[in-house]
Amino acid sequence: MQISDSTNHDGADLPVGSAGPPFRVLFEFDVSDIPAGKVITGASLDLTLAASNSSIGGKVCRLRRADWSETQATWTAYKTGSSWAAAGASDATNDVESPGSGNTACVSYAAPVATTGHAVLGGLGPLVRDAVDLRSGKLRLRIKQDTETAGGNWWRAYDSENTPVSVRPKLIVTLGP
Ligand SMILES: [Ca+2]
Repeated sequence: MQISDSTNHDGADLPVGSAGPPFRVLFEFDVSDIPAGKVITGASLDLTLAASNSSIGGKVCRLRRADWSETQATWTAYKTGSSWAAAGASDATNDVESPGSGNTACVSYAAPVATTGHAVLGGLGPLVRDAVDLRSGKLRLRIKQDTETAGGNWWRAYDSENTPVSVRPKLIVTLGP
């Protein structure tokens, strides 16, 4: 789902970038059917784009709020009555994993995310590993463009409520023997 202002936008498309307000996207995937200790050789998030107008890359980071609500979260609150420590799921201690060198809980993607069709955000294996080992099999992510500026620098993907099913976001995990 996207967060961008004081309204919950579950079910709307997933824009990332721009500003005034910026658009960020939150995901939660259940990966609990991956057995503990199973080798994870890779993972990627496959998005189908409705539009792509960004020349700026961004990051996929672990969302820290285990009790966030897809049907209640907004730019200012992770669920009704509970504000993010910093709006936009921004606080690096309470809301989101801090980006930084060597921090496998944040993964960069390069610009453009794609020009059309599918955008595949790769390198998510360590985040899936973390979800299986430490988060009860829940992979929670926040996608944020590195620089959020007014104007055309944004892209937009289809959400998990869109039809047909084939355009919905897919998490692809490859497992070892
Ligand atoms: Ca949704």
